[in-house]
Amino acid sequence: MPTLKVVELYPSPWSERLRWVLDWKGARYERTAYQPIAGEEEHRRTTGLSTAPVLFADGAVIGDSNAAVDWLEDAIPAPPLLPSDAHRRATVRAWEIAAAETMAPAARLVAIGKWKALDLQPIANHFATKYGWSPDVEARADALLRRFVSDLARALDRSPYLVGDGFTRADLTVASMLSTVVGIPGDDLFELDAGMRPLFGLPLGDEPALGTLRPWRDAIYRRHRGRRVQPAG
Ligand SMILES: N[C@@H](CCC(=O)N[C@@H](CS)C(=O)NCC(=O)O)C(=O)O
Repeated sequence: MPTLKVVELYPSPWSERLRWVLDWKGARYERTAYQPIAGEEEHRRTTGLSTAPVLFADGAVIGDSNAAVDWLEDAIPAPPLLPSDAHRRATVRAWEIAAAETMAPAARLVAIGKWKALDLQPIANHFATKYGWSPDVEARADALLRRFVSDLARALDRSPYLVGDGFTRADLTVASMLSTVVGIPGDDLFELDAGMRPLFGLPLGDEPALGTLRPWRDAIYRRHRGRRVQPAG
């Protein structure tokens, strides 16, 4: 196995998704912190990417969380996180793309509006520029997000797993990305400075109709995270 290194933004759901896959596969890996704003230019020069996480194998850039989790599934097939059945596998990928490429970015746009209202600078303006925030963009993201999480909350009533009858990357990815809507898991599951916690989650996450989201996410963490999440030592 090559030497693996992750450049991470510790509390970010995309970094958490990649760490979870690495931990589930029993991989050993080094961790380095990505510094938003100050470290961005250097990060882009060395990785070709402007976001975290980035996975390196023997110094070579594997990619962002999407590329990295696929690379890990090929490099370390057992225990599997993707079903072998083609239809189920495509369904896992559809959930992943919906959560990582639409739900969480939409929730981030709504959060940026909240940070701007609170004047949490320089992070609010940095993220607003980088992710194309405007009041109209936020309103469209909010409407799409509400429709998606409402269906998700209802789907979770039926089964503890999103695809088939076992844990897959769909559960892992949706559970990671839900921190943008219902907040980071509690301190028993995910260590985080109390001051950082209000940056995650939206008032939407506390609406009664979405009441299944947090308990489902926490149960998936308890059953399948395998460890308490902690910053690099
Ligand atoms: N497609 C990427 C998305 C990752 C992403 O959006 N990362 C954000 C998390 S907020 C980031 O690094 N933001 C820091 C910044 O923009 O400076 C992936 O799957 O890894």
